[in-house]
Amino acid sequence: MESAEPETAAAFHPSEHQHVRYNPLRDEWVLVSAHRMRRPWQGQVEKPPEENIPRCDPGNPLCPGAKRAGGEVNPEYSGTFVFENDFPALQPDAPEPGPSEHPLLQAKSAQGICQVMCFHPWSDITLPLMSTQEIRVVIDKWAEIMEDLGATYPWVQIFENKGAMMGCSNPHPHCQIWASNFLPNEAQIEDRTQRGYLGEHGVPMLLEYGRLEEKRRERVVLDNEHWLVVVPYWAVWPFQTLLLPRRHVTRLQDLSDAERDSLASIMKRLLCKYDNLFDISFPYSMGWHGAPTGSHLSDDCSHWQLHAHYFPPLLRSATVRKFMVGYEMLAQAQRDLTAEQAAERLRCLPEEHYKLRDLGASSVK
Ligand code: H2U
Ligand code: ZN
Repeated sequence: MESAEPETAAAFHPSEHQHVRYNPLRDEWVLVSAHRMRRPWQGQVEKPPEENIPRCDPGNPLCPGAKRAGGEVNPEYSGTFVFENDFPALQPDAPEPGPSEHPLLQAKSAQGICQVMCFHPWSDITLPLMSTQEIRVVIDKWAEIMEDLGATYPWVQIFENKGAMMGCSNPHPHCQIWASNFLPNEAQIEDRTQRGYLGEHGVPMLLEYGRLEEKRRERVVLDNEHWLVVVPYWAVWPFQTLLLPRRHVTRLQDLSDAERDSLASIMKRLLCKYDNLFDISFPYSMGWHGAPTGSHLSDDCSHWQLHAHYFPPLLRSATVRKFMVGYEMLAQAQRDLTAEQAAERLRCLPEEHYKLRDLGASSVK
């Protein structure tokens, strides 16, 4: 990168001076404008009033016993409940487009399946308020779905949109699963970059990265025996985190019993911290990335390391969100708060959920 030589070279401090950081997983750069953190705040915006969500609402199509848009009635489920999305973005039997007539007008077949997974029968609960045993049930179901749909589909994307700010259309705790007959863009990018890193350095990129962060600790938010949560060095969203297993694991379904238990524990701790940041149910989009499946199950996928991304949109209060617009759309992503500052803020937050603290109750284990 070209830069004009400053007249007097001042010492560089990453928390004070602007710089660009490399994201090796997406092979792209992010502009970190650390000096902007010193500008005066425009005043804290009040947090919105807590939403009053009924625990059971027969009119909510995700509730036990409720009727869905397609006319089907949900069972009186007690743990998790998975159903085929009534408005699927991918269907298994879509006809294939004909051959492309011009390289600038290319289309390929897109087939797949979309499911919705309810985490819990109650609408007024979220993952951080569920017990670790209940979260473990969600993890087991995720692994089972990965295994089932992954038997045929090359990519199975599990993702959770939480909060209206992230486009979530229903307050009932749930995630979605979209399985496709193609590798989506993000999967293709991460496959290429991780393959390249292993070829060049002889170690899986994210295994090495986790070990590096474990040693340096400045971006670590949480860790336990099997997992590590960091604000990645190259984070774009203010409080973005990366959840990594300590062992080399390529797919969610390969996690051991002990790893699943400690995943439930670290997810609960992370999500309580997130909610405690602004004392609200913290919005985010999260999802799992692991080695491709389907016909790739027989390939060497050792360059992959399983991980989950958490992308929360909020910046400095319950209502002030970061928009990826202007420079981000036309040039490249930019952030003000450094990854180290964000990690420090998250690290300092209590792990007892604010709703329990307000009730004076002790933490639910
Ligand atoms: P989101 O809130 O993340 O959009 O997920 C809710 C999903 O539930 C959404 O994809 C599906 C929507 O299509 N849904 C049904 O499949 N049936 C219904 O009766 C309502 C909602
Ligand atoms: Zn990823």
